[in-house]
Amino acid sequence: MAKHEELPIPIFSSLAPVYGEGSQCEEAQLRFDKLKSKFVEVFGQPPHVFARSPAGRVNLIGEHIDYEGYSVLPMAIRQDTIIAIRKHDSGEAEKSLRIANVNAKYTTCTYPADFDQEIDLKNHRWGHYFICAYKGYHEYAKAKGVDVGLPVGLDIMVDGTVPTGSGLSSSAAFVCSSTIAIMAAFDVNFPKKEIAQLTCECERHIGTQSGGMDQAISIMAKTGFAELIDFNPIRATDVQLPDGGTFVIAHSLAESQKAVTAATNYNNRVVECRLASIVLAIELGMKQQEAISKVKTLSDVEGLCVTFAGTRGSSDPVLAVKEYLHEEPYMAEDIEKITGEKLTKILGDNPTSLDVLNVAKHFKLYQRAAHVYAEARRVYGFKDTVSSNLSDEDKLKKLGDLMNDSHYSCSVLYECSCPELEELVKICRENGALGARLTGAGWGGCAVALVKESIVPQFILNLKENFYQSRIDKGVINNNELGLYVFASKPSSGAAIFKF
Ligand code: NG1
Ligand code: MG
Repeated sequence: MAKHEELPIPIFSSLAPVYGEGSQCEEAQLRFDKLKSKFVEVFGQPPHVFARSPAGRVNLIGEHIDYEGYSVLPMAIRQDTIIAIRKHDSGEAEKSLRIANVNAKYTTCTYPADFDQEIDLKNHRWGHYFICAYKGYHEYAKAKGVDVGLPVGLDIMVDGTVPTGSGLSSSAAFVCSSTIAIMAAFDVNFPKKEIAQLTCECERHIGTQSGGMDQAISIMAKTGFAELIDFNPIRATDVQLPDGGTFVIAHSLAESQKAVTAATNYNNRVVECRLASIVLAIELGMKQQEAISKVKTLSDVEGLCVTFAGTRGSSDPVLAVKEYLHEEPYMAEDIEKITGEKLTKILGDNPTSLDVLNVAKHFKLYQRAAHVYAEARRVYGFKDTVSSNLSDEDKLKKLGDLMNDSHYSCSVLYECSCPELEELVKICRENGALGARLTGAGWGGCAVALVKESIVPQFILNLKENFYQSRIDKGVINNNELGLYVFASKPSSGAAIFKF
């Protein structure tokens, strides 16, 4: 049997394979019907095909390590994005991409079908994410030798649910569903692992040096399983979570504006890790120029760390970090002395890295590397716990502990938490969560808590009382929207195409 990641995106002629037979399927049918009639209302013709992908994921453990080449362990959430699309005939006069949304908050965006300039990042529009996918698809198809033909118009209507800036990766999910919709419109399909890779590269058009976890889970998720995602090459392994536990996802109501804060937050950490890996490689004995040209990520130097630590009877690269990096933040000059090269030269291949250098005061190489290596091990600890012989009860307790350790590390070493997330995580633990942590990039967005299934309704009520009520009183959110911001989710399925 072909491996999961080698298969193309499934194409279905009914909703049941994705939504089951029950009330969930009936609800989905209503959404598809509404999407179709709205499409006809706006564009005057019905769509040809629909694409869906989970509207986000929750990363259970393994934060800020995907871009360092380490495996992560997310699951898809049940909310999804559906996109209806129609490809114009080549004879039709209209040659633009018209991107509409069933939610009136998002006004229709129009781009030329032969759009080939860089995306205008200074003027952010929601349609830019579709354009990322459009550009990414064309680049990839051309490279594969697929005939993409002359530019033709596309009509697109989007129906999605996850709040933006939530750390549930609404952006990547939207890029994935857009890519699949475009592929479906052009009647092209690729193996899932290739789509995961190409959609990851897509997001770079919007200025984030994304690691690839979100795209991989969006494409490869399976109902009932979390997935261990490995990179280089991308691979997904099913992880069946123990019975009796549920993941509750809760929004801190601090919106993480990743596109706007990239240079000081997300991309800054990517740069710090890159510099940490080069410095570590040199300290471990690699030649300066070799380290600069060959070492890109902390996983690239793990082998060297192991050799070193092995002589001391351990293979833990955290020990090498302790021995060879110092806790005081490094100044640019310090790193230039070690590497014998200007930072602008080392990082010159990437304009967003240069943006980071322009605003960074110093670089916390020790803390970032210590987080990445320890977090990478926690992911395997999580996976090993799940497949161990422990009772479900003991498994859940151990998973909770690992989640708590992960949060501490994100907060103290990686410094990607914020006061609202700290408050929320604390409240989760005080109300019986076995473990709770920030999920996704951080600096706002969501927390995920592991909760015994039997207490979930009470747990959510307690969060409402202790965290959300004061915010409802202040008008930050409405009482009737609460279900969007705090909910339990079982692992859901990945991307699919529907042709009815
Ligand atoms: P979110 O939470 O969507 O901003 C980001 C990255 C992931 C991963 C996490 C941190 C994108 C699209 N996603 O997720 O690849 O690095 O942060 O673990 O950039
Ligand atoms: Mg995102």
